[in-house]
Amino acid sequence: MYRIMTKYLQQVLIIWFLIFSTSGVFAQDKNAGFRSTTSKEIMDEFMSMRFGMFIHWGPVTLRGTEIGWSRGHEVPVSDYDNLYKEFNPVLFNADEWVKTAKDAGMKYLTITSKHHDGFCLWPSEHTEYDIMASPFKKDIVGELAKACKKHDIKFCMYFTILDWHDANYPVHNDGKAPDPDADMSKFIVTIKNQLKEVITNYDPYMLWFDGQWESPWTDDMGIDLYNYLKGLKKDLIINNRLGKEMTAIHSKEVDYRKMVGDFDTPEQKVGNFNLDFPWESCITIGTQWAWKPNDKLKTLQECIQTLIKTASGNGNLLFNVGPMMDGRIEQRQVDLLKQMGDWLKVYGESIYGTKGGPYMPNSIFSSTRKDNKVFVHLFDASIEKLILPAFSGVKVLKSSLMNGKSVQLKETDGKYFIKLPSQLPDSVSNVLVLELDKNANGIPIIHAESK
Ligand code: H79
Repeated sequence: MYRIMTKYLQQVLIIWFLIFSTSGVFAQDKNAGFRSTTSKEIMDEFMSMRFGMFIHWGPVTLRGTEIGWSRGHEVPVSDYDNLYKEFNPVLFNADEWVKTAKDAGMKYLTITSKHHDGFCLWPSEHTEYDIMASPFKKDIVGELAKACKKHDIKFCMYFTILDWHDANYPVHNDGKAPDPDADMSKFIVTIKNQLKEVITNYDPYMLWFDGQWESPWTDDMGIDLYNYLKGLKKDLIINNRLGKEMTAIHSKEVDYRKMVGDFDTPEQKVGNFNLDFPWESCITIGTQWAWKPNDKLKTLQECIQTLIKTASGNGNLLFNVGPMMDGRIEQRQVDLLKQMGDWLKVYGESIYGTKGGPYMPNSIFSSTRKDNKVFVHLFDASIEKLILPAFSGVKVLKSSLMNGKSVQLKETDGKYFIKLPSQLPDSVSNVLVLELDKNANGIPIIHAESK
């Protein structure tokens, strides 16, 4: 009897242990799914920065085709895989890149340390396919990390899961079924070693994963890797591309409880308004992630209004440039970014550290808010009259354009009637400031018609 009881107790203990050890910190509530363990304070700091630089770079710039999908298409595999032997960007200057980001008003920088081709821009002890195998032989990632520190820019690293080079990763970008000779567990050991190496050597503020959508990778592997990385650096911020659930290029509604990571990553589009879950849109300055000769760039207005629309939805913008094969960022891109920075010098208060809303963005205006101010962003400089739904229980003490000129505002029947100058002062994008008698964060979301 005693033996049976002990056995029974043992079983209960084992079951109890299995339930609680596998659910770990993530499943306080079983239906809540994965839980990010990054503190709200850290995420608030990240989201307050609003604007960062994405850099896509690697040997593929020698061909000027896309880094993510030209191998085996525009560029034959045998050519693509030998490009690293010619990669010698002698004009690379980390300080200049970081200064370009700083002058643009960007607060953080994310470099493609390893893209899908598997080529590592830092000297890695865990692969031969890295910058030391190129004629350049300089630690690009290390130099950028150093320059970022020097210029007070947060240093972040992109690292894709899928890998066209490592034989242990089962999908080889050849359209064939997963390779039975590959070994996913060995591959995971390699990427864990590499990630430990970069966290130790470069201390990134944030890691930006990608390429997790292929079949060999699972959400459980993502959760395991998230835990592993947070074990190495508690405050590390990690994007949501460690798990399958993400907005990316889709328009579908995402289930935040299923996400693995700290923030969502809409790709090539402004994310949906969301005050609850952090997100960052990644968008290219031209049409390609990696450098493309004579690429069509966005206009200055498109660049700035993309940033405004992102902040108005309560998200960050990771704005991408692709430096050239010689190591420089194209001058016209540097100039465009500098003009964004010039606009931000005047209007930065309406972007950095703000929250989205209370007006939901539409095609004519959007809004951001901070303390007792609401910033109404006007997309068209020729707009003369603006009618906005009034905030209930809140008084507007002052209304003015951000260049200082006051603007007439009358409140009637729950609406603000605002008379603007016949030509707004800024040729790119204007900001109307409403100063309130209360903190603007308490105002509920308002769906305003675009008229
Ligand atoms: O690094 C840049 C691109 O090179 C990389 N992501 C950005 C940040 C990228 N690689 N591939 N793609 C983007 C295209 C991916 C398309 C996807 Fe899907 C849509 C992946 C998941 C949703 C295709 C369709 C694969 C699964 C469904």
